[in-house]
Amino acid sequence: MNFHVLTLFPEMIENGMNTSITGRAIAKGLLSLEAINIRDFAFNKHNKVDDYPYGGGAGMLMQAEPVYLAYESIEKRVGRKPRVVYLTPQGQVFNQKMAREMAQEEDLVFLCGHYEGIDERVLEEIVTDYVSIGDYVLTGGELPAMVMMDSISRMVPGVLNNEESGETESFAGNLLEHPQYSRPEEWHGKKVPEVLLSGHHANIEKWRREQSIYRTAQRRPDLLKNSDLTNKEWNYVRQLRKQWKEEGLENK
Ligand code: 6GU
Repeated sequence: MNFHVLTLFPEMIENGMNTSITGRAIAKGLLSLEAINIRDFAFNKHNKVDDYPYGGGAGMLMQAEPVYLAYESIEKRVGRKPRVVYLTPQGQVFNQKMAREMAQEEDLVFLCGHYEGIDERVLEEIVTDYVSIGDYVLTGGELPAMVMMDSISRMVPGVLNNEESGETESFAGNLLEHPQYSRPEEWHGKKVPEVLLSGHHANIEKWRREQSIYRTAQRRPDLLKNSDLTNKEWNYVRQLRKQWKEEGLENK
């Protein structure tokens, strides 16, 4: 996977990505990363890349030409038109399915906007995907680009080791992770659930599955409709809901 990031803050991207698991994957050559400074493609004396919006209004816009020239420098090198993701709160909200799908690409370009945005005309010419990371406003596209690259990287073969890749399976079934415990056996008077100390692997798996379903039903019930529950497990969810409803009434 080759990541190309068009940005006014290349050091922010490099510092973020060369850390932890993505940093290890870059060092191993499983991923490559280039952060291209759009300012290097400014066509005026003062390296200016922004200007006032026609029609007036608050703030400045990134101009079309430097963004286009920076993009073209990538297109020329990769020898074809790569997928270009523009990070914007107006985009489709990013999810695990999109991460899995984008991980199949050879090259991915991320275009990070700043100020009040980018001249619409260059977006029309180069952008293939408009993506948001959630319904809140950020100051620029760099953090969203890093969020996307992090989750896409995890889907690239070899990036996670055997121990790390177990985590991937659980979200695939649209269920949240079960709780986890490490030493000591008792902390602040709280004991580790007995079953986890039993060494009985079938019982442990059964307990973890039940905990995953319980958590998902309680914290993210919206995920359950796309999960892979058996009829028996759906009955468990119905029983939990009934119980929570009754407890809710009792508390009133
Ligand atoms: Cl992708 N960009 C910006 N600027 N703000 C956001 C976002 C993206 N996703 C959520 N908020």
